[in-house]
Amino acid sequence: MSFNRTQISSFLLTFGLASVLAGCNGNNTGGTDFCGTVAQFSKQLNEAIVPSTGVINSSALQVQSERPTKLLVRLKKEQNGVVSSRAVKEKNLTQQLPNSIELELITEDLYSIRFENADDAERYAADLKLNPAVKLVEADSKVYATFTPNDVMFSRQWQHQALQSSAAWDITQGSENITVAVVDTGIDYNHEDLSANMWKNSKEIPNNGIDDDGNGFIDDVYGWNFINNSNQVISDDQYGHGTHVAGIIGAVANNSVGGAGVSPKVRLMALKFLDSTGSGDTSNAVKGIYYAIKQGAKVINASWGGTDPSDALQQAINDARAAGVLVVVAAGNDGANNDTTASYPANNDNVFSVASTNCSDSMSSFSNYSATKVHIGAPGEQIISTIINNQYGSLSGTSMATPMVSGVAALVLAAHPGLTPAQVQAQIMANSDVIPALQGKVASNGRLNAYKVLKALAQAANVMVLTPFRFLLASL
Ligand SMILES: [Ca+2]
Ligand SMILES: [Ca+2]
Ligand SMILES: [Ca+2]
Repeated sequence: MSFNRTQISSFLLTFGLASVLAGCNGNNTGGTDFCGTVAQFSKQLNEAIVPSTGVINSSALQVQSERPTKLLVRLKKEQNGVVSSRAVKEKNLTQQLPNSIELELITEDLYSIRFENADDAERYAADLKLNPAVKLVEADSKVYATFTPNDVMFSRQWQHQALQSSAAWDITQGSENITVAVVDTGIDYNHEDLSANMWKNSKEIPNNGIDDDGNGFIDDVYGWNFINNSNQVISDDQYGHGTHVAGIIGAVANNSVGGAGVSPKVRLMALKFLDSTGSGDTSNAVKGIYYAIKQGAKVINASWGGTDPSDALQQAINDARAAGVLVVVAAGNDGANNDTTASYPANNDNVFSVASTNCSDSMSSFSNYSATKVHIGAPGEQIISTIINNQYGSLSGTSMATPMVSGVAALVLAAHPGLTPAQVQAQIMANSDVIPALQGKVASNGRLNAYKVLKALAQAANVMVLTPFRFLLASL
C-alpha cells in the first residue's frame, strides 16, 4: 500500500485571528448563548493580538474583577413598635431608589435589588444604610462553584461555561493516571501551562543514547517524532497546532497563568507526525496510534483527516479500541455532510467523531456533520489555548472541538477507570445538551457537557453501591 504525503492534514482554520475574535459567527438557533465573555473581551483581545503571528500577548490581558451590581437588603420587622404591611415597606424602600429598579423578594423582609452598574450599587448601598427601616445592606455577590481556577484567561475560555467545567471539577479534576496521546504536530512540553501535565516515559533515562525500556525508541521521554524518527516533539508549525490542542485537553489549572484545560489533571503524550505545514503520512499516524496503545494511553486525540480511506488506519483504530483506548477524531472543516463527502478517520468505524459549535450554540459554518458518522458537537470557535513559546492564542476548527471531547473522556475515565471506550463514548453522547442546531446533524443531537456526564455517572455509581446494601437489609 502506498501513502500519499498530502493525504492527511490538520483541521485548523487559517482565517485571520482578529476577525475570529470580532464576534460569533452564525445565528443563535435556539441554544444557550455563551458569547457574553467573548464579546466583552473581544476588543481587549484584538488590541492584544500581534497581527503577523496571531499570538496574544498575555501581559496585555488584564484580569477584570467583578464588582457586584446587586444588593441584599433586609428590612426591619417593625419600626417604633409598628409592624407595617409588605406593600408599605416596599413603597418605603423603592422611594429611595431609581424608578426602574428591580426588586426581588427573597424571603420575608429580605430583598435582592439589581442596579444598572456597580457604581450605582455602591452609592445606593450607602444611602440605604441610613434608612431607619433598613436593618442590613450587603453586596449580593456572585457565588462560584468550589473550584474556580485563578488562571488569567479562564473567564475568556467560553467553552468552560458550555461544558459546565467548574461544576464538573467539583466531581473530578482528572487524574495523572489518565494519559491522552496527542497525535499531531507535537507539543511544546516546556510551555508554562503544559509542562506539569506532560506524560513522561518513566522507564526511559533521558539523553543517554540508549533505548532503556527497549520499546524500540531511543530516549523517548515525552513521546516520539515519526517524521524524522527522533525524540524532538515540540511543534514546529506556525501556531503550534498540537500545542493548542494539548492545552484544550489539559492546560494546568489554578497556576495563575494562561487558561485551564478541560481535564486540569492529566498526562499529555506528544506524538508528532504532522509537519510544519500541518500535513503528514498515514503510515506515521498509524505508528503514532500503536505507540500510544503500547505506552498506555487511554485516549487518542486525532484533530486531522483526509479524503482517502486506509485499511491500515482502520486496523490501527480497531486495535486501539480492542486495547481499551478511545480514539476521538475531528469531523472535518469543509462544511460538508460526511455521508456524501467522506472524511477519514471521521468516517472510520470505532471512532468518536466531533463537530464544532460556537458560543451561540450554533453549529460552526465550517463544520462537517452527519447524523450517523459524526457523534457529538463541541465548542470549536474562538478557542483560547496554549501556543508555542509560552504564548496564547485563539483558534477555530473541528481541530479545537475534538480535544474538548478528549478532555471530557479523560475526566470520565479518571472517575470511572473501568469503563470501556464504547461505554465512555455512549455516556458522553447520552449526557450531552441537545440543541436545535445539532438536530439531525450529529448522532447524539447534542453538544458536549462535562458536568452532565460526570453527574449521571456518579448517580449511577451510587445506585450500584446502594444495591448490595439494600439486599443485605432485606435478608436480615
Ligand atoms: Ca525507549
Ligand atoms: Ca535513554
Ligand atoms: Ca493555567
